[in-house]
Parts: sequence; structure tokens; C-alpha cells
Amino acid sequence: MTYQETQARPEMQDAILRHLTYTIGKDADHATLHDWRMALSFAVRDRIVDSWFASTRAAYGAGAKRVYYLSMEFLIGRLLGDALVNLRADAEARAAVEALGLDFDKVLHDEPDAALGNGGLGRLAACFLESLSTLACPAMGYGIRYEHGLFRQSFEGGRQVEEAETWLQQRHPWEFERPEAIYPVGFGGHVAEREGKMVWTPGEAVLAEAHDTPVVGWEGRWTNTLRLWGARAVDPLDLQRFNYGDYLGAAAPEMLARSISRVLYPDDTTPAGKELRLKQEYFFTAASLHDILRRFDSEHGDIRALPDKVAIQLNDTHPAIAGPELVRLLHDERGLPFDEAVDLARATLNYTNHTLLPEALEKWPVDLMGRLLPRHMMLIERIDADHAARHPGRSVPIVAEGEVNMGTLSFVMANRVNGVSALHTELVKETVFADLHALHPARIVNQTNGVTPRRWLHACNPRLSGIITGAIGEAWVGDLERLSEFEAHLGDAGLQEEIAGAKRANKVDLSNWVAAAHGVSLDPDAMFDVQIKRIHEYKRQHLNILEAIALWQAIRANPGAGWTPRVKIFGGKAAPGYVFAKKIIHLINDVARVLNADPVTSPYLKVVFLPNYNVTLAERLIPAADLSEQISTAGKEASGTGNMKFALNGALTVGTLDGANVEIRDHVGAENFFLFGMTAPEVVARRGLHDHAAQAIAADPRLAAALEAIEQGAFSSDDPGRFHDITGNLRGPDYFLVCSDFSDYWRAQRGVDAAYRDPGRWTRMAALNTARSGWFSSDRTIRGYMADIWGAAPVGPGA
Ligand code: 26W
Repeated sequence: MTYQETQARPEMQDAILRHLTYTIGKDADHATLHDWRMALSFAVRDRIVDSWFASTRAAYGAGAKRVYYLSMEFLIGRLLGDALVNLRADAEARAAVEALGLDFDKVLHDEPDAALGNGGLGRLAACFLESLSTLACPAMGYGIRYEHGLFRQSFEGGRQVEEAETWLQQRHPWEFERPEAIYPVGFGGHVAEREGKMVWTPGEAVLAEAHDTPVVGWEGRWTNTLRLWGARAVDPLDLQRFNYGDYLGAAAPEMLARSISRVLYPDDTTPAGKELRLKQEYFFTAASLHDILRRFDSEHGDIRALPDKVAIQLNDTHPAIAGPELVRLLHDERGLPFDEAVDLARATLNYTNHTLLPEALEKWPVDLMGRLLPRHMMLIERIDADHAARHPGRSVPIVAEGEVNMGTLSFVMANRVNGVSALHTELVKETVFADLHALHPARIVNQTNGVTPRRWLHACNPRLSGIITGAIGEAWVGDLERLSEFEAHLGDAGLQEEIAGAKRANKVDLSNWVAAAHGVSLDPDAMFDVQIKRIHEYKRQHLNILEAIALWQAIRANPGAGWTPRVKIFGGKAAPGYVFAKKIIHLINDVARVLNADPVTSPYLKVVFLPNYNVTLAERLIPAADLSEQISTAGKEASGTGNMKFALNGALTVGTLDGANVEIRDHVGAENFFLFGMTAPEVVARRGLHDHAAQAIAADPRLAAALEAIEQGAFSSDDPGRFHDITGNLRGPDYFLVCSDFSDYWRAQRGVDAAYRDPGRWTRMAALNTARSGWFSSDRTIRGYMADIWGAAPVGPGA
């Protein structure tokens, strides 16, 4: 019996009407869809607050160890549906809303996505918070309350166009302002020695104001907090300037301050390297550490107990300044000896690496760091010297060639460092941190990523979820590895029918939505082949479209050869400054235009690029997918998490032995996975060949023909040379080995075609993917962090 069920709660309908009247100030006759959505949100929020208070009290009462997850990104998506599902109130809410004469799905779809992230790293953070609550682990997420999340993407003439995202232009029902939690954060200025102590006097300061969002776990048993910092000026208006009529100058302080939390940087690999980005990183990290120590002091006396009561996780290097900042707070402000401050900080901090791409590892110029954070630069040099002293002749410098290496700093200041898949963690030990691993062989551990089954199966795929619960009960939602019990039922032909029926119904829903939203008709009996993720050369969306061109040419050459109808669906944003990625988007749209208009081939092959890919679009696409494209160059995708969501929803994977694909294939069985391509070591070897691309093209006429078609302007007759930079790259450096993996990719795809032509076999393979993917729950991942890294335990009932 949950906390809520014990309470005589007002009927949902009454609660909605009460909020419409008294919170929104609208009567039912004049209420808009937006008003109803807000009223429903407030009605649901009321129920969460109870669990929230109870969890907060229980955590304080238990004096429990707390986990703090510091991340520049939280790719949350929508919250209303998720809250309803976790409170087990979705059916009740649907009934209440329909009783009020409204369309429940339309009400839910009025909510904008909270797109406070770029991709995998940000979404992982959101899944982790939900699992931390589901496991009743006392935890807080800390991040930035961007006024503008990830840009809105649209296409003009096949090109990506970016617009500012505006989620906060309307009231956000899921946050609570916390004016009492407001801290000054300094920048610049100078450092002086006074009575033997180093004193930093910042040159400027802004205020960090907290906005809290409750994160309710499965069945509403526990609710943690996501605290997002908004920046504002210490004194918002320069009255003198205003009185002189210099209105802009008068507002400048507020504008300047707010620019720190104005917008999310849309880069997900190459750091912008801008001063404002470093200000953002320090702003939220400093405010968070200030808040963490204030809470620690309110519960515990001796700061030396910090590592026993607090575990901090740095989500990549973006909050890496936490190391020097914590040393500054412990040494400069609290007077601990330097070495002790460093050891205490190191025992409290942990760091997760999410990428091996050299260009993604943050390095800040020493002069910029020294100007913006003079005391921290001094402490970084001292930490560097201290580490070198502890490892004479073997140390790895944090500061080198005039840059501060934030990866090395994070490693040196961490108790544990982890990779996000088994392969990635091994590669982290062998490449980017090989020297440091040799110095600290026990520091690197693996925690393979996971996804929350509530949002990514139970909520987004109610048809399949219902079938599973019908067969094995619903315990799987809170304990996903129970999915394995589903396998024993798969011999039942009726059940297989149901599973196939659910997938087809999901595909019909998607086809209807794509037709309504984008005017493209998709045949729900065709194979839905889906690649959705950020656009990047290492993710090889261009390999996928090359195969589409070769398939188109093959169908044209022999239309009657019994081709398996296929729809290739793409989704994904390119960082605005990433020209090559934007070209890939243009190519895919141009190819789609030609192929979809081809009367000979379009019955067998269509290509669609859905704009503005985000969390909500993923929730629409993944349940309707037959084939999941996970085709990155081996050794480049740290883990992937989309791959896990597809497998759970009964899509089969065509993929390389990269990231978590390796573990997915191990769990679902090699016979239920379409493998192709070189392994990570083979990739390194192949790169040794200077003309690897030319050799591959010479050896595969299909590949050659596909490249020629692009070069001759088959898809850009108005500008034949439009994609010569792409074909030039593929014929030349082709660093991500698109050409060398093409033939094997083609082979694998023809195997996919053959399997799809046997619906019984396909459905069985799909169902086995679902049944055997329970391990990829973020609950399992978080249990790993709690045991191996944080030393944290659940609190409350069932602890
Ligand atoms: C500073 C610019 C920047 C911003 C974000 C560089 C790098 C990032 C992220 C680390 C990129 C990212 O999202 N990495 C993805 O993290 C996922 C969660 O662990 C993995 O599943 C993906 O494989 C990895 O690409």
C-alpha cells in the first residue's frame, strides 16, 4: 500500500477542475487545451509532493549517504505522462480527462519537451534520476535551467535550419522556485595572500537561483529532486543609467548575468571552447558544491566525514572544475591542510567518461582559466605538482602546452573513473587514460549504460507492455530482468500473433502520424528501418544512405526480384557548426526526394528524414521500429542507449561490435542480431592501409556505382557538385571506414531482408530481443554505481 493509497485523495476530476479554477483562473467553458494540460499537471503534482516530502524527511531521518549527479545536461523530454505512469494514475487521469470531454492524448501532447541536453549523455542523466528514485536512493541531480534548450530543427530545401527552442515561454508546472537557495558565484578578479592564506577576490559575481523539479520513481514510493540553477544579476537594474535614459545600459547587468543560463551549447562532440561555456560549467558546479556543503553542515559536524556521507558523480568532464573548487572550499575557506583537502575531495568525487573522440575531450587555455578562475588555476597547478610528486617520473600532466586537460584533472581528482560499456572501458584503459591507468590500476571500473523501462517500454509501448504483463505479471516494470520469464511463453503461437499484431498497430499509428504531420505515406507492412541519433561521421548515417542508393540501383536494375519492402527512417540533429554532418542531412533529404518519387522503386524502398528529433519523437518511433541501425565505426560509440531501447521494444539490430552492441548481442544471442563490419582492432589495422577506401571501392561495384550516382548529381540535378566533399572524403581519408565496411553491411542487410520475409522467424527473434534485454535497465546500472562507486544504499520501505 503506497503512501498515496492511504490518503483519501480528492477525485482526479475534482482536482483538475479545482486547479483550472484557482490555479489557472479559468472556467471550464473558456479553458484552452493548454489550460487543461496545466490544470491536470498541477493536480498530478499535488500527489507527487506528498511522496517528495516523505522522501526528504526519510533521507534526513536516516542520515543516509547522498548521491549528487552533476551534469550540464538533462534530456528530460515530457514529464506529465511519465509522472502519471509512475504514480499508477494514468488510467484514472485518462478517465477523468475524457469525462471532462477532452482528448487525453491531445492534452498530453500540449506539453513541450524539456530539451536540456544534446543526446546520449543528457538522456542517460535523465534515466539515471528516475532509477535513483525508483531504487529509493537519496540523490539529487544538479544542472542548469537553460531558458532555451536544444535548438528546434526544420528543413529548408533539404538543409537543416536551427531556431531557438522556447520551452520556458509558457509556465512550467513541474518546477518550484527556491528563492531561499540562492548563492553568489564569482568570476575573474585576483588572488592575494593574507596572513598565510590565499584569498580570492572575484572581479564580478552573479547569483545562482535554484529551481527544483521532483523526480518520482516507479509506484511513487520515493521522490528525489532535480535542482537546476538559473543565473541572475546581483543588482538587476542600473538605476543611474536608467535615469539618464540609457535603458539598454541599465538592463545590461541583468542581461549579462542571465546569458550564463540562457542557452544550451548544441555541440555534442567538439567543445565550443567559448568563455561563456566555461562560465556555465563553473557557475552550476560552484552553486551545487555550495549547496551540497550547506546541506552536509546542516546534518553532520565534521567535514572529514564528507566522503562517508556524500558521493558526487561528474557526468563527463563538463563539471571537472569541481575538483579545484572543492579543494578551494576545504582548504581556502575551511582551513584544511592542502593535502588533506585534496584527499577528501578525491574520496568524494567520481568521473564518468562518455567518449574517446579526441576532439571531444575538453582542454581550456591556461590564460583563459587563469583570468576567469585565477585561484582555481593556482590550485590546478598545485594539484598537478602534488600528483607528479606522488608519482616521480611517471606522472601525466594536467597542464601541458598551455592548456588545462580536463580529462586528466577529472581522473586525478576522482575516487573512481568509469566507462559506459565493457568495450569502451577497456578502450579507455588502453588509449585515452592508458598512462593514468598504469599509475592507478584499480581506479577505472565499468558501468554499462542502461535505460529506464518505465518511459522506454511500459509508457511508450502500452501494447507490448500489456502483452508482457498478461504473460508474466507486471513485476518486470520495477525489476526488468524478470523479462526473461517471458521467453518461456514464446512457444505459444497465439502470443506470437499478439506480439506481431502489437508491432503492426504501432507502425500504423506511426504511419498515420507521419502522414498527418509530414504528408508522407508509409506502408505499415514494409520493414521500418530506423536510424535516430545525433548526426556524426562516426555514427555513419552516410553509410546507411549509401546502402539505400545501392539498393535503389539494384531494384531499378531488377524490379521483379522479390524485394523486401523497406522504409528507411532517419532522425537527428547536427551541431550547427558541423558542416560535414549538415551535408549528410542534405544528402539524405535529396536522396529521399528522388527515391520516393520513383514509381519503379518506391513500392519497395522509401526514405524519410523526420525533422526535430527529440525524446518525444523517439517515444513515437521506437515502438514502431523493426530494424535498429547501430552502425558506428567500431571503437567510436562509447555505449549507445538507443540500441537498448530498440531491443527492449522488439526491434532487431543491424550493427557493429561497438559500444554496448557487444553486450546486447551477448544477451540476445548472436542468432538474433545482424552483425557486420570490422572490430575495433581491425579498424585500427585497416587505417594503416593508406588507400583502404580506394581498395574497397575497387572491390565492390555496388559501392562504386552508388558513389558515382552522387557525384553525377543524380540526387542534386540542380547542383551536381553539391556532395563532392562527401564523396571526396569517402574516396580519400574516409577516416570512419565507410567504404571498407560497405560490402559487409550490404551482406548483412540482405540477410535482414531474408529474415523479414519469414514473419514467424522475425517475430520470434524480436520477442527474444525483448525477453533477453532486461539487463539493460538503468536500475541495474544504478545498482552498480551504488555498490561499486558510491557506497550508497536505498532508504525507506524495502530498503
Ligand atoms: C563539450 C562538448 C561535448 C558535449 C557532450 C562533448 C561530449 C559530449 C558527450 C560526452 C557526448 C555524448 O553524449 N556521448 C554519448 O554518451 C552516451 C551516454 O553514455 C553514450 O551512450 C554514447 O555512446 C556517447 O556518444
